[in-house]
Amino acid sequence: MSETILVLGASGQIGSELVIKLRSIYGVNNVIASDIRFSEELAKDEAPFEIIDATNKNDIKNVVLKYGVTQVYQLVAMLSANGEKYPEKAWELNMTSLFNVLELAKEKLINRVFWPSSIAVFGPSTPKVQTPQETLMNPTTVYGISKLSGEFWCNYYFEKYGVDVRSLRYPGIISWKTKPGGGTTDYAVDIFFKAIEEEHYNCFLSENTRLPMMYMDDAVQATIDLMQADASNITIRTSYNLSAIDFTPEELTLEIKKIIPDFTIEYNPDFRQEIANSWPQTIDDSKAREDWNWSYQFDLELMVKDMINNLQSSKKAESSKL
Ligand code: AKB
Repeated sequence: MSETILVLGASGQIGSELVIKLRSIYGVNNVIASDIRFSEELAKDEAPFEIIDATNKNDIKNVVLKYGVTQVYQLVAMLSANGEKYPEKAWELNMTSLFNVLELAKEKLINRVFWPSSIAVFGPSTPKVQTPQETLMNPTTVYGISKLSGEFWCNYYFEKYGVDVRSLRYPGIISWKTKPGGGTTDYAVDIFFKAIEEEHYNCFLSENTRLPMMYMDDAVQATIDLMQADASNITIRTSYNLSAIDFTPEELTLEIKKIIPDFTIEYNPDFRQEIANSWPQTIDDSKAREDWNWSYQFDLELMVKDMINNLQSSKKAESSKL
């Protein structure tokens, strides 16, 4: 069946790559990118791009009606570290943008919704190793609270109104095209940019902080696989645990040094250390594997090679333009 897809928050880290992949599957004109910030890249060659404030339901509704949108990927959110700086704003943004889309689905204007949750739904009392799908959850960040509440709202809209909403608990996501902003796992992206530019990184987490992570290609694939899965296979309507790799800053450094031997790192943990300490180290994603055949492609070594290759090539391309 042909779909017309709207991606809210398309200029962000996940959105910018998800839109490109979705356009390769569904056709450029069937995937409308939108964000509060314009993206030249996503609007290139007259590809559809709309400025939308996702906290304004009418903004979203007008675009849904204009294009006959059937599915919405709602990626707008303030992440964990920024959420601690602006708690009220984070709550307002994260919840209102979700409700607006759930309501449009309840009104039958769209028939499927994707909404990302996060490992931030877990907290200090959650088992840290192979964290189960169903377990004790006591998030300590505004972001985590908004994601856990959002998960239950998704389930509520599914149970009460039959809204086909699907969700993943993303781990930290690593990519080279668009940087993340305001998260606790951002170090695992920043480290690569600094390794290429300065061969040195000042890390805001301690050397032995283990966190679950995933390469962007895998995250995009998981998202699309979940959205394309037959509804009868989706047994979880809160959000699926999703897992790929896990490492500490020290382990990541050793892997980077295999390619950039002069790379050095220093550790100066800040307020984000406490957030990281409250999160799991590894995740049990067996439900995602069982229900819609999830598996990842990029292990640590492959991910590091691909990141460095791509960043080195784009640096060369930039300097040849000068
Ligand atoms: C963050 O660090 O806040 C995000 C996340 C794990 O959801 N990357």
